[in-house]
Amino acid sequence: MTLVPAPVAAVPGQGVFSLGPATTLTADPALARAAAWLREALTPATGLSLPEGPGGIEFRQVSGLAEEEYRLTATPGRVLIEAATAPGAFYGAQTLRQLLGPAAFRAGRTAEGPWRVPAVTIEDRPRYGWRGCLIDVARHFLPKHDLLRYIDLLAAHKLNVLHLHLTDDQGWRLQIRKYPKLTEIGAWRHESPLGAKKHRRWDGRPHGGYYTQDDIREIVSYAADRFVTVVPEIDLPGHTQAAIAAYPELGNLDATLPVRTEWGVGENVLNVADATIAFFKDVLDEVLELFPGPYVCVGGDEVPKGQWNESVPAKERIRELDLRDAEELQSWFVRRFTDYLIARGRKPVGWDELLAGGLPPGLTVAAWRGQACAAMAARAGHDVVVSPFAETYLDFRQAEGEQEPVAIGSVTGLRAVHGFDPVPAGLSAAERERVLGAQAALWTEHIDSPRLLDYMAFPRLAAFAEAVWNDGRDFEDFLGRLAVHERRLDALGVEYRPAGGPHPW
Ligand code: TNX
Repeated sequence: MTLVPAPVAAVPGQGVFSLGPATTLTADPALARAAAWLREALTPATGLSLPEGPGGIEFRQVSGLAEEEYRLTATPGRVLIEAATAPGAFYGAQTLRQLLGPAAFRAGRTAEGPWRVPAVTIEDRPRYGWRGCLIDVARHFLPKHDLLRYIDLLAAHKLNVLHLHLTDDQGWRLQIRKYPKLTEIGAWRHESPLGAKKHRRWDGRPHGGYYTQDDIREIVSYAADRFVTVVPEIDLPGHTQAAIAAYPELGNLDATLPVRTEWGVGENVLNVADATIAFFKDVLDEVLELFPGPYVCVGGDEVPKGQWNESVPAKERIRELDLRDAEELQSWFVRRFTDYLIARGRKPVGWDELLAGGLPPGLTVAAWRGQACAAMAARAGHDVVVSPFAETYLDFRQAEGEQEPVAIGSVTGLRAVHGFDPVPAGLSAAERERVLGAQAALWTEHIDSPRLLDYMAFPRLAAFAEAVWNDGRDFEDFLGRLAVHERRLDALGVEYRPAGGPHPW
């Protein structure tokens, strides 16, 4: 078996099932979306229309399987995919496409068939419910078309959360009807005074783009059809220079700021005025209309404290609320929004820096600074999504070497990603339950094109998918399957980093 991620169990049978013009497809009503996806995915490559009817590929709803679990039984006579829910059936459909071979991944016909599935019984289910990937569309905008393609790629690897980092110092990428300047001004950065060229510490080149609200509705519904939940992030109160550039009254200075052109943590931060809190509640109102999923991330990472330490209103807040310091002020500020989300039936997510000034109640913690932070959050009784930078940040280089593209951080090789264990050491059974899963991160300071995104994401995202889907820790076995998986990625047109080293850029 060459499946990626590897299934929990696969027992080969005798013979093959062949798909041809007469092969039918049918599904129990609850599983119809998975069957519709399969038909849509296979027809362009195979030319087969897979007419409705029993006796060919069948999706059957059964009880007794877990939420995302499926059982696939291929015999010479038929392919049966059993699941309790549509997501389970969808993962069965994804597995079936992998069994058909790399040509099944193409968007047009290159082969006449026959399209064969080896007889097999597969039992499969994920280890974690949160199998995510963060894409930073703020530092470099990812056009809608390319984001939709990534949703397909996530789903092909049985990942189910897209954490969309929509706002940062260097760009605001979401249309907000009430505050049009967020995108009119905040979505565009101009040439840097340091020069219009790509550099390790800044991007001097003009850059911009944003999603309209219709774009977002389209993205969210495309993702939902593939059982991917989009978690929007509006990063507060740091990483907000683009918003302050659009509405200077949100900041602490009298000056008008540009959208930031340098990378790294800037000194600008939102002020703590009631009007600023009201502004971002308005923003969240529109976010909630657009993103129906349970989770909304309000950031809380890397908040610079200098301006607050100097600002009279911030010092007044600290005194009036009887807070210890600016760390507690940060947690107080973020809590204005986490409480707001909880009151509207949503689940707030925030970065682990919020540990310093106290985690807002009900916060799901996105732990990026290492498993010790994740463990602290779990021990404090919070749900945690782990994303330790050393193992899951795919913006880090894949290898040493002059030819690797400029990147953030150190080296995170394929083996490290594959061997990553989402559960921090030393947790009790109850604390382990708090670990919802993990997410990889594609921060894009240096990832300025979809081609480079492919290069940084793959094959590491396939290794990550395996780490979060199953317990398999056999890297050599993964490498063997990866050789076949790369043919699938080739068929999809994914420009992954080849095992032998970088492409000659
Ligand atoms: C830290 S992880 C950040 C991002 C950067 C990233 C680069 C986190 C919450 N903040 O703003 O893009 O490092 O790897």
